[in-house]
Amino acid sequence: MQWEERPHKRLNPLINEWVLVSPHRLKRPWQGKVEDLPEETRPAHDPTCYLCPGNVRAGGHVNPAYEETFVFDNDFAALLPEGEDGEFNQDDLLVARTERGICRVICFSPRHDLTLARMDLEAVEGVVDAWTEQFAELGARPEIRYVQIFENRGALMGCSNPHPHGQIWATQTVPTEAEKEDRAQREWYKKNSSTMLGDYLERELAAGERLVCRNAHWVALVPFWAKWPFETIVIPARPVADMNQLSSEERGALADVLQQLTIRYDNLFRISFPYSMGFHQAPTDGGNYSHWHMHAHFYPPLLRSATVQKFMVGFEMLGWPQRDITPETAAARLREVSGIHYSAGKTGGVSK
Ligand code: H2U
Ligand code: ZN
Repeated sequence: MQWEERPHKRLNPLINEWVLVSPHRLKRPWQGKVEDLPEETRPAHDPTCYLCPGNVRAGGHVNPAYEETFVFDNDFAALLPEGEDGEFNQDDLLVARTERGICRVICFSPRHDLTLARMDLEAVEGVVDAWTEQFAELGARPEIRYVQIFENRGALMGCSNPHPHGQIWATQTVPTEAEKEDRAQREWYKKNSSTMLGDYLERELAAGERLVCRNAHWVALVPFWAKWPFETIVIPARPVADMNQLSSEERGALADVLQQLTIRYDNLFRISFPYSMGFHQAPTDGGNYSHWHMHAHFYPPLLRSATVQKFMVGFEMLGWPQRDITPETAAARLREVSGIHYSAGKTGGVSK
Protein backbone atom coordinates (compact mmCIF):
# COMPACT_ATOMS: atom_id res chain seq x y z
CA MET A 1 0.00 0.00 0.00
CA GLN A 2 1.32 3.44 -0.95
CA TRP A 3 0.29 5.26 2.19
CA GLU A 4 2.04 8.46 1.01
CA GLU A 5 -0.22 8.60 -2.03
CA ARG A 6 -3.61 7.24 -1.05
CA PRO A 7 -6.28 8.97 1.01
CA HIS A 8 -6.52 7.19 4.33
CA LYS A 9 -7.64 7.58 7.93
CA ARG A 10 -5.29 7.50 10.90
CA LEU A 11 -6.40 6.70 14.43
CA ASN A 12 -5.53 8.93 17.36
CA PRO A 13 -5.39 6.23 20.06
CA LEU A 14 -5.14 8.80 22.87
CA ILE A 15 -8.72 9.92 22.28
CA ASN A 16 -9.97 7.18 19.95
CA GLU A 17 -10.76 9.51 17.07
CA TRP A 18 -9.77 9.45 13.41
CA VAL A 19 -8.15 12.00 11.14
CA LEU A 20 -8.39 11.91 7.35
CA VAL A 21 -5.07 12.22 5.47
CA SER A 22 -5.15 13.25 1.80
CA PRO A 23 -1.48 13.28 0.73
CA HIS A 24 -2.27 13.04 -3.01
CA ARG A 25 -3.52 16.62 -2.86
CA LEU A 26 -0.02 17.82 -2.13
CA LYS A 27 2.11 16.08 -4.72
CA ARG A 28 3.39 19.54 -5.64
CA PRO A 29 6.76 20.40 -4.14
CA TRP A 30 7.02 22.02 -0.74
CA GLN A 31 5.46 25.42 -0.83
CA GLY A 32 6.63 26.65 2.52
CA LYS A 33 7.20 30.29 1.96
CA VAL A 34 9.10 32.92 3.83
CA GLU A 35 7.27 36.15 3.30
CA ASP A 36 8.84 39.55 3.53
CA LEU A 37 6.97 40.57 6.63
CA PRO A 38 8.64 43.30 8.62
CA GLU A 39 10.07 41.86 11.82
CA GLU A 40 7.74 42.99 14.60
CA THR A 41 9.68 45.22 16.88
CA ARG A 42 8.43 45.63 20.38
CA PRO A 43 9.87 47.60 23.26
CA ALA A 44 11.32 45.68 26.21
CA HIS A 45 8.74 47.46 28.36
CA ASP A 46 5.41 48.75 27.05
CA PRO A 47 3.70 51.31 29.32
CA THR A 48 0.28 50.32 27.89
CA CYS A 49 0.75 46.55 28.46
CA TYR A 50 -1.27 45.11 31.34
CA LEU A 51 1.33 42.37 31.86
CA CYS A 52 4.53 44.43 32.02
CA PRO A 53 6.07 45.01 35.47
CA GLY A 54 4.81 48.04 37.36
CA ASN A 55 1.74 48.55 35.13
CA VAL A 56 -1.91 48.69 36.15
CA ARG A 57 -4.30 45.86 35.25
CA ALA A 58 -8.07 45.76 35.02
CA GLY A 59 -9.64 46.42 38.39
CA GLY A 60 -6.75 48.59 39.49
CA HIS A 61 -4.25 45.87 40.47
CA VAL A 62 -0.66 46.97 40.01
CA ASN A 63 1.88 44.41 38.78
CA PRO A 64 4.96 44.18 40.99
CA ALA A 65 8.40 44.93 39.57
CA TYR A 66 8.86 41.21 38.88
CA GLU A 67 12.16 39.98 37.45
CA GLU A 68 11.47 36.40 36.40
CA THR A 69 7.97 34.91 36.24
CA PHE A 70 4.81 36.41 37.76
CA VAL A 71 1.52 34.61 38.46
CA PHE A 72 -1.81 36.28 39.32
CA ASP A 73 -5.50 35.38 39.49
CA ASN A 74 -7.16 36.20 36.17
CA ASP A 75 -9.10 39.45 36.56
CA PHE A 76 -11.74 38.09 34.17
CA ALA A 77 -11.72 34.49 35.38
CA ALA A 78 -13.92 32.06 33.43
CA LEU A 79 -14.43 30.03 36.61
CA LEU A 80 -14.92 31.08 40.20
CA PRO A 81 -13.73 29.18 43.28
CA GLU A 82 -16.68 29.90 45.55
CA GLY A 83 -20.34 29.06 45.40
CA GLU A 84 -22.76 26.27 46.06
CA ASP A 85 -22.81 23.14 43.90
CA GLY A 86 -25.99 22.71 41.90
CA GLU A 87 -27.52 20.66 39.13
CA PHE A 88 -30.38 21.16 36.74
CA ASN A 89 -31.94 18.32 34.78
CA GLN A 90 -35.08 18.38 32.71
CA ASP A 91 -35.80 14.92 31.27
CA ASP A 92 -32.08 14.31 30.61
CA LEU A 93 -32.38 16.78 27.76
CA LEU A 94 -31.75 20.11 29.40
CA VAL A 95 -28.89 19.39 31.75
CA ALA A 96 -26.65 21.86 33.57
CA ARG A 97 -24.19 21.65 36.43
CA THR A 98 -22.22 24.25 38.33
CA GLU A 99 -18.47 24.16 37.78
CA ARG A 100 -16.04 25.79 40.16
CA GLY A 101 -12.44 26.57 39.42
CA ILE A 102 -9.48 28.89 39.52
CA CYS A 103 -8.02 30.79 36.56
CA ARG A 104 -4.57 32.28 36.67
CA VAL A 105 -2.30 34.13 34.28
CA ILE A 106 1.44 33.47 34.24
CA CYS A 107 3.86 35.99 32.79
CA PHE A 108 6.88 34.11 31.45
CA SER A 109 9.24 37.09 31.56
CA PRO A 110 9.25 40.77 32.50
CA ARG A 111 10.48 41.47 28.96
CA HIS A 112 7.58 42.52 26.71
CA ASP A 113 9.58 41.77 23.54
CA LEU A 114 10.50 38.12 24.19
CA THR A 115 8.76 34.80 23.55
CA LEU A 116 9.60 31.28 24.76
CA ALA A 117 11.66 30.87 21.55
CA ARG A 118 13.64 34.05 22.25
CA MET A 119 14.17 33.68 25.98
CA ASP A 120 17.42 32.20 27.25
CA LEU A 121 17.39 28.68 28.61
CA GLU A 122 17.60 29.73 32.24
CA ALA A 123 14.49 31.87 31.83
CA VAL A 124 12.56 29.00 30.20
CA GLU A 125 13.64 26.81 33.13
CA GLY A 126 12.04 29.41 35.39
CA VAL A 127 8.78 29.03 33.47
CA VAL A 128 8.86 25.23 33.84
CA ASP A 129 9.49 25.63 37.58
CA ALA A 130 6.61 28.10 37.91
CA TRP A 131 4.26 25.71 36.03
CA THR A 132 5.36 22.91 38.36
CA GLU A 133 4.71 24.99 41.48
CA GLN A 134 1.29 26.02 40.22
CA PHE A 135 0.39 22.45 39.34
CA ALA A 136 1.39 21.27 42.81
CA GLU A 137 -0.40 24.09 44.62
CA LEU A 138 -3.66 24.02 42.66
CA GLY A 139 -3.71 20.23 42.35
CA ALA A 140 -3.44 19.90 46.15
CA ARG A 141 -6.70 21.80 46.67
CA PRO A 142 -9.48 19.38 47.56
CA GLU A 143 -12.04 20.98 45.23
CA ILE A 144 -9.69 20.80 42.20
CA ARG A 145 -9.55 17.61 40.11
CA TYR A 146 -7.71 18.87 37.07
CA VAL A 147 -5.10 21.53 36.32
CA GLN A 148 -4.88 22.69 32.70
CA ILE A 149 -1.74 24.66 31.89
CA PHE A 150 -1.68 26.28 28.44
CA GLU A 151 -0.42 29.09 26.26
CA ASN A 152 -2.19 30.87 23.40
CA ARG A 153 0.48 32.48 21.29
CA GLY A 154 -0.20 35.08 18.61
CA ALA A 155 -3.19 37.13 17.55
CA LEU A 156 -4.20 34.33 15.16
CA MET A 157 -4.95 32.20 18.21
CA GLY A 158 -6.99 34.93 19.83
CA CYS A 159 -4.21 35.90 22.18
CA SER A 160 -4.91 39.38 23.52
CA ASN A 161 -1.37 40.51 24.22
CA PRO A 162 2.08 39.73 22.74
CA HIS A 163 3.70 39.88 26.19
CA PRO A 164 4.99 36.32 26.81
CA HIS A 165 2.40 34.66 29.03
CA GLY A 166 0.21 31.63 29.50
CA GLN A 167 -2.80 30.62 31.50
CA ILE A 168 -3.82 28.01 34.04
CA TRP A 169 -7.40 26.87 34.52
CA ALA A 170 -7.96 24.48 37.41
CA THR A 171 -11.37 22.79 37.48
CA GLN A 172 -13.66 20.85 39.74
CA THR A 173 -14.15 18.14 37.12
CA VAL A 174 -11.85 16.64 34.48
CA PRO A 175 -12.36 18.39 31.10
CA THR A 176 -13.41 16.42 28.01
CA GLU A 177 -10.05 16.06 26.22
CA ALA A 178 -8.23 14.90 29.36
CA GLU A 179 -11.12 12.58 30.14
CA LYS A 180 -10.88 10.91 26.73
CA GLU A 181 -7.12 10.49 27.16
CA ASP A 182 -7.64 9.12 30.65
CA ARG A 183 -10.00 6.45 29.39
CA ALA A 184 -7.79 5.36 26.47
CA GLN A 185 -4.60 5.29 28.55
CA ARG A 186 -6.30 3.36 31.33
CA GLU A 187 -7.49 0.66 28.91
CA TRP A 188 -4.07 0.41 27.26
CA TYR A 189 -2.34 0.07 30.63
CA LYS A 190 -4.77 -2.63 31.78
CA LYS A 191 -4.09 -4.64 28.63
CA ASN A 192 -0.33 -4.08 28.29
CA SER A 193 0.95 -3.14 31.77
CA SER A 194 2.85 -0.25 30.15
CA THR A 195 1.82 3.28 29.24
CA MET A 196 0.42 3.96 25.77
CA LEU A 197 2.79 6.86 25.12
CA GLY A 198 5.79 4.88 26.37
CA ASP A 199 5.04 2.14 23.85
CA TYR A 200 4.29 4.73 21.16
CA LEU A 201 7.55 6.58 21.80
CA GLU A 202 9.53 3.36 21.44
CA ARG A 203 8.12 2.90 17.93
CA GLU A 204 8.69 6.54 16.97
CA LEU A 205 12.31 6.45 18.12
CA ALA A 206 12.87 3.33 16.01
CA ALA A 207 11.15 4.81 12.94
CA GLY A 208 12.68 8.29 13.26
CA GLU A 209 10.65 9.85 10.46
CA ARG A 210 8.31 11.87 12.65
CA LEU A 211 10.92 13.08 15.18
CA VAL A 212 11.61 16.81 15.42
CA CYS A 213 14.05 17.29 18.30
CA ARG A 214 15.00 15.59 21.54
CA ASN A 215 17.34 15.39 24.49
CA ALA A 216 18.14 12.77 27.13
CA HIS A 217 14.70 13.06 28.79
CA TRP A 218 12.20 14.42 26.25
CA VAL A 219 11.20 13.89 22.62
CA ALA A 220 9.23 16.28 20.39
CA LEU A 221 7.62 14.71 17.34
CA VAL A 222 4.75 15.12 14.91
CA PRO A 223 2.30 12.43 16.00
CA PHE A 224 1.22 9.84 13.42
CA TRP A 225 -2.36 11.09 13.88
CA ALA A 226 -1.66 14.88 13.89
CA LYS A 227 -4.57 16.94 12.63
CA TRP A 228 -2.97 20.39 12.58
CA PRO A 229 -0.32 20.91 9.85
CA PHE A 230 2.67 21.26 12.20
CA GLU A 231 1.14 19.75 15.30
CA THR A 232 3.62 18.19 17.73
CA ILE A 233 3.54 16.23 20.95
CA VAL A 234 6.29 16.46 23.57
CA ILE A 235 6.72 13.26 25.56
CA PRO A 236 8.98 12.45 28.51
CA ALA A 237 11.05 9.28 28.03
CA ARG A 238 10.09 8.16 31.54
CA PRO A 239 6.37 7.46 31.98
CA VAL A 240 5.58 10.11 34.59
CA ALA A 241 1.95 11.03 35.25
CA ASP A 242 2.48 14.68 36.07
CA MET A 243 4.97 17.48 36.72
CA ASN A 244 5.19 16.66 40.44
CA GLN A 245 7.10 13.53 39.50
CA LEU A 246 9.73 15.22 37.32
CA SER A 247 13.27 15.42 38.70
CA SER A 248 15.00 18.80 38.51
CA GLU A 249 17.11 17.40 35.68
CA GLU A 250 13.95 16.41 33.79
CA ARG A 251 12.48 19.86 34.35
CA GLY A 252 15.63 21.44 32.93
CA ALA A 253 15.47 19.09 29.96
CA LEU A 254 11.82 20.04 29.39
CA ALA A 255 12.84 23.69 29.15
CA ASP A 256 15.54 22.69 26.65
CA VAL A 257 13.22 20.70 24.40
CA LEU A 258 10.57 23.46 24.49
CA GLN A 259 13.21 25.98 23.50
CA GLN A 260 14.47 23.78 20.65
CA LEU A 261 10.94 23.21 19.38
CA THR A 262 9.69 26.81 19.54
CA ILE A 263 12.87 28.04 17.80
CA ARG A 264 12.24 25.58 14.96
CA TYR A 265 8.63 26.72 14.72
CA ASP A 266 9.73 30.37 14.44
CA ASN A 267 12.34 29.49 11.82
CA LEU A 268 9.83 27.71 9.58
CA PHE A 269 8.34 30.95 8.23
CA ARG A 270 10.65 33.40 10.03
CA ILE A 271 7.90 34.78 12.22
CA SER A 272 6.85 34.34 15.83
CA PHE A 273 4.91 31.16 15.10
CA PRO A 274 1.37 31.16 16.49
CA TYR A 275 0.03 28.14 18.38
CA SER A 276 -2.00 26.90 21.27
CA MET A 277 -0.01 24.60 23.48
CA GLY A 278 -0.74 22.91 26.76
CA PHE A 279 0.07 20.01 29.05
CA HIS A 280 -2.10 16.99 29.61
CA GLN A 281 -1.44 15.44 32.99
CA ALA A 282 -3.14 13.05 35.39
CA PRO A 283 -6.17 14.34 37.31
CA THR A 284 -5.37 15.63 40.79
CA ASP A 285 -8.11 13.92 42.81
CA GLY A 286 -5.71 11.49 44.50
CA GLY A 287 -6.81 8.49 42.41
CA ASN A 288 -4.50 5.84 40.95
CA TYR A 289 -3.18 7.20 37.67
CA SER A 290 -0.22 4.93 36.93
CA HIS A 291 -1.64 4.58 33.40
CA TRP A 292 -1.02 8.28 32.77
CA HIS A 293 1.95 9.48 30.72
CA MET A 294 2.08 13.28 30.83
CA HIS A 295 2.83 15.21 27.63
CA ALA A 296 2.40 18.57 25.91
CA HIS A 297 0.49 19.25 22.69
CA PHE A 298 1.31 22.07 20.28
CA TYR A 299 -1.50 22.95 17.88
CA PRO A 300 -0.33 25.56 15.34
CA PRO A 301 -2.78 26.65 12.61
CA LEU A 302 -0.33 27.83 9.92
CA LEU A 303 -0.05 25.71 6.79
CA ARG A 304 2.28 26.91 4.03
CA SER A 305 3.37 30.40 4.98
CA ALA A 306 2.91 33.15 7.51
CA THR A 307 -0.40 34.04 5.89
CA VAL A 308 -1.90 30.70 4.86
CA GLN A 309 -3.84 29.27 7.74
CA LYS A 310 -5.71 26.03 8.18
CA PHE A 311 -9.34 26.25 9.24
CA MET A 312 -11.31 23.33 10.59
CA VAL A 313 -14.51 23.90 8.60
CA GLY A 314 -17.07 22.05 6.50
CA PHE A 315 -16.36 18.34 6.51
CA GLU A 316 -14.00 18.78 9.43
CA MET A 317 -16.68 20.33 11.62
CA LEU A 318 -19.22 17.74 10.61
CA GLY A 319 -17.20 14.62 9.92
CA TRP A 320 -13.48 14.17 10.53
CA PRO A 321 -10.56 16.57 10.69
CA GLN A 322 -8.48 16.34 7.51
CA ARG A 323 -4.94 17.18 6.44
CA ASP A 324 -3.03 17.31 3.14
CA ILE A 325 0.65 17.59 4.10
CA THR A 326 1.54 14.34 5.85
CA PRO A 327 2.86 14.25 9.42
CA GLU A 328 6.08 12.75 7.98
CA THR A 329 6.59 15.73 5.64
CA ALA A 330 5.78 18.20 8.42
CA ALA A 331 8.34 16.56 10.71
CA ALA A 332 10.98 16.65 7.97
CA ARG A 333 10.39 20.42 7.49
CA LEU A 334 10.77 21.06 11.19
CA ARG A 335 13.95 18.98 11.32
CA GLU A 336 15.42 20.79 8.30
CA VAL A 337 15.20 24.32 9.70
CA SER A 338 17.96 25.63 11.90
CA GLY A 339 17.99 25.08 15.65
CA ILE A 340 19.27 28.64 16.08
CA HIS A 341 16.62 31.36 16.17
CA TYR A 342 16.59 33.46 13.00
CA SER A 343 16.80 36.63 15.04
CA ALA A 344 19.80 35.49 17.11
CA GLY A 345 22.26 38.31 17.48
CA LYS A 346 19.56 40.86 16.72
CA THR A 347 17.51 40.76 19.91
CA GLY A 348 20.18 39.55 22.28
CA GLY A 349 17.52 37.44 23.94
CA VAL A 350 18.58 34.16 22.43
CA SER A 351 21.23 32.08 24.09
CA LYS A 352 21.86 29.48 21.41
P1 H2U B 1 -4.90 35.53 26.30
O1 H2U B 1 -3.45 35.52 26.25
O2 H2U B 1 -5.46 34.20 25.85
O3 H2U B 1 -5.48 36.67 25.58
O4 H2U B 1 -5.30 35.69 27.83
C1 H2U B 1 -4.91 36.77 28.63
C2 H2U B 1 -5.73 36.71 29.91
O5 H2U B 1 -5.43 37.85 30.71
C3 H2U B 1 -7.23 36.73 29.65
O6 H2U B 1 -7.78 35.53 30.14
C4 H2U B 1 -6.59 38.22 31.42
C5 H2U B 1 -7.73 37.94 30.44
O7 H2U B 1 -8.90 37.61 31.16
N1 H2U B 1 -6.48 39.61 31.84
C6 H2U B 1 -6.36 39.92 33.18
O8 H2U B 1 -6.43 39.02 34.02
N2 H2U B 1 -6.18 41.23 33.58
C7 H2U B 1 -6.13 42.28 32.72
O9 H2U B 1 -5.95 43.40 33.15
C8 H2U B 1 -6.34 42.07 31.29
C9 H2U B 1 -6.44 40.64 30.82
ZN1 ZN C 1 4.27 43.76 28.38
